[in-house]
Amino acid sequence: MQDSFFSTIEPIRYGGPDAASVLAFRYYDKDRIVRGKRMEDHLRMAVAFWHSFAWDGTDMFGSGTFQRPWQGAGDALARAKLKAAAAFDFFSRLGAPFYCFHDRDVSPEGGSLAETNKWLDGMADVLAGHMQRTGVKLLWGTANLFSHPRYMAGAATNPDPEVFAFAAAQVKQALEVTQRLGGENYVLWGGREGYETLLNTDMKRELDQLGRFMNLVAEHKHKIGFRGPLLIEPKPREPTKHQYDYDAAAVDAFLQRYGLANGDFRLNIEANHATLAGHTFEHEVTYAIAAGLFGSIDMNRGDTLLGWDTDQFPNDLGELSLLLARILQAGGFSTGGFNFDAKVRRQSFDPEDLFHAHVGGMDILAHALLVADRILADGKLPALVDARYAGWKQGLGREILDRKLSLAQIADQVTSRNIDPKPRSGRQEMLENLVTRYL
Ligand code: XUL
Ligand code: CO
Repeated sequence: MQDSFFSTIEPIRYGGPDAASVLAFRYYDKDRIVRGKRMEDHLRMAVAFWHSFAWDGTDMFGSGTFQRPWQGAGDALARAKLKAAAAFDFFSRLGAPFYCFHDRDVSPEGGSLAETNKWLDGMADVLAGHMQRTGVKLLWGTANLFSHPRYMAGAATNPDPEVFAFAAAQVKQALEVTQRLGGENYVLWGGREGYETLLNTDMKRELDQLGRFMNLVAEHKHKIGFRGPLLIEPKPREPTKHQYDYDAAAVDAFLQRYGLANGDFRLNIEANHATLAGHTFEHEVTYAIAAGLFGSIDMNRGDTLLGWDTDQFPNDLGELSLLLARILQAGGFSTGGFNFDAKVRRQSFDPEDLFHAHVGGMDILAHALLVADRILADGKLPALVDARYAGWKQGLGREILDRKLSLAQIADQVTSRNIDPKPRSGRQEMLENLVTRYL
């Protein structure tokens, strides 16, 4: 085995906005204190194993284009070990504090579940060794319940209870391995939990199955003492036509219906999933915060002209600055972070492109953090929103919210006090101008 697949890449350093090298951070200065906290601790950025180390560039129109020398030689387990070594070499040269994985990204499927689990246990030891050596931590683990043909009609929502059972066994193992590796969260994305056609689908039954599945996972989390939250990742469609975890609001309702709204579950919001659901990314994060369900973020972006989950690296400073301001206002991440669930384009086949992509992604988030700090330090934007709702803090508004008035009493007040509300401008353009000035 060669020493490094990335030997031509020096560890990425902070070089300031005018850095000469294209592979330097211009804004991400991990120890810089922003609002009393190190940048690294604010952003908690993670590399995703699957897009960057497992995917070879295959898409539905063509085969793999990527040079991924770690996928080449030996049997499946030898390749898994080589891939892990390459990934940790990448994480540490990049300076990413966290990574994330699916069980099948890091360890192959064996001839039986027992063999598969034994291999995953062995690979967990390999990962633990790399984590100890490099200091890179696990933001979250998850189980791949969508690639194998057994899951073509869903995992928990499958018409066949044996598939449900297989998925349950797989999640049990993935959750335990995540715990063993000190993972700070466990993610459940409903890979194929949805339907292709209602002609063959009993929706009520499938939702009940999914509710049962999530209850079982929560029970096991408590049984083994896994401390992190379970994060459900909403997505409206793709690969299925409709997925039950459509968006943050749909998952919120699901958690309430199935007795799961008790703090065990939060949301992992993904930018491109938000736009597939017809929302902005900011909307989904804002909803999650408002519902007390904000957990973590899968950072990427879609393409307005391509209607699918393109999972591109983020690059919109304006959007991300407002997002960071919202997250900071809500107190920041606790166990969550920014995971780059993002992939390089098929023409970016060179391993070096993985660095360009992640350096850019980390830098745009750091830059956005600095802009968000300016937004909050100046305070005009939050103050304007606050002022807009001032009427609810005392007098009539307060009494309504405090349940002091019935509908009839409110109506009486309108007539007796001659209430005649005057329109007030929403000042949208003024606010848009204000935001531009912080960039
Ligand atoms: C798929 C997706 C997944 C989840 C983890 O769109 O985002 O990679 O993040 O299963
Ligand atoms: Co994701």
